[in-house]
Amino acid sequence: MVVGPYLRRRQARSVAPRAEEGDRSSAARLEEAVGLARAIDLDVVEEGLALLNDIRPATYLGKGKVDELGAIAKGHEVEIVVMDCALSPVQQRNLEKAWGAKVLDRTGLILEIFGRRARTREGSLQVEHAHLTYQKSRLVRSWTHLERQRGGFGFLGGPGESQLETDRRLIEERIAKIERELEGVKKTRKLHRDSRKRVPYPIVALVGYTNAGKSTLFNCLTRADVVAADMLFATLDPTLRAITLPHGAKAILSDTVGFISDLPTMLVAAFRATLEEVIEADVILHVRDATHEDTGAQAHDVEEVLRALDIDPNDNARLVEVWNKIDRLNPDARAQMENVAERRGDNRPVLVSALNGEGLDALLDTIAGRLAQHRVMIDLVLDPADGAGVSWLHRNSEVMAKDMDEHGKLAMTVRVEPDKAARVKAKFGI
Ligand SMILES: Nc1nc2c(ncn2[C@@H]2O[C@H](COP(=O)(O)OP(=O)(O)O)[C@@H](O)[C@H]2O)c(=O)[nH]1
Ligand SMILES: [Mg+2]
Repeated sequence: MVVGPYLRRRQARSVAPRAEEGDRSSAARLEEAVGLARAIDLDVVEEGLALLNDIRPATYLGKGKVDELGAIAKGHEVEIVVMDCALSPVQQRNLEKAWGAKVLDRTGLILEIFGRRARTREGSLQVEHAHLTYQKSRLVRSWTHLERQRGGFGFLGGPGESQLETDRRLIEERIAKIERELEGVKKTRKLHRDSRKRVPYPIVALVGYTNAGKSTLFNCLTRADVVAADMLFATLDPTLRAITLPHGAKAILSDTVGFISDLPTMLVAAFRATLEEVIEADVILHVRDATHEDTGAQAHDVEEVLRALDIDPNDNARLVEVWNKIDRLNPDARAQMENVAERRGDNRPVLVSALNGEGLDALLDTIAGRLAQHRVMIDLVLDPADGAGVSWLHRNSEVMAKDMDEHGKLAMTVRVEPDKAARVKAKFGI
């Protein structure tokens, strides 16, 4: 069985069943599913909730709904239908046949997102591991009496029992191999982190729920810098980009996979592995849709995940809450929110609109402030003819001030990471 990305940029229709229990409304759940579909570049042409009385073993949905959606799918020439639920292989196949479109269930969709976002070797391995575990569970589940009744026409295009056994064994072998590799990768992880630290810029990571506005904020903050963006990062990965902060310091902004409600258990490890940058980040921006009815519950979930990554959500030096979408508030609601924000003191969130750019200057100032907390200021006097020295400082430090003094010398004030201070001092003999 080939495991890998199996989607291309296509049209999709997203369908969510009525949400089961929990504190999230069906509409919010549908919105999340649409956000997830967009995260893999699907162009969502239709979305809707399918109300269910009971789940049909063969097609999940009832006949009327299957026909109705089939007509819509044909009308829009839809290529992919996302079902925000767990489908059995039989249900998936029957729906694909009925609709003439590929059907992706929730786990499949999330796996696709993680597959695209995994940046590290460990991340890719974890995603592949999750994918194989998913496949394996489907092989087991497809071998039901239902399959047999249908003449053994199974998930793999008609395998007999021995074929299923072979596939199962192959998958198990591959899983075992990945587990061994993962052990090795984990051991060298620390080494990687150490070399990563040599990237000359601090890392600022965006975290938050799906649809909170991370990607919009990411684009907004990096747009002005597209040309200036460090080419290495610009080409390496579309979710890592350099930004310039006030005073000219550079940082790398990292967009992440959003937090997902009811993450299937088998995906938890893969999800964590896609969050490597967050663990390493110097500053973490927790982006919240401040206008969302579930904003409190969402923030709570995000904090839980951060804790699971050994990040203290109350570490104000490192974490900044960004309350997004304030453009949607009326003046009263906004004033009230500003009040609440003000009262949080040190832990004050920054209110922004990633859509219209409001508050972004304040956000950049806050980021620069957090990054500067542990940095050292150094005053230097240079010969104005020392062009190489001046450009070295521009490359290796933040130049806070540069003036000609009364003796015709160049007085510079620079700010550096503590571990670089000695190097700067040695180089300029102070
Ligand atoms: N009104 C408003 N909508 C926003 C804002 N930021 C993002 N959005 C919308 O929220 C949706 C999700 O945004 P996205 O950046 O994809 O969220 P992500 O899942 O966190 O990356 C999109 O439809 C955005 O246009 C904002 O500041 N105001
Ligand atoms: Mg996004």
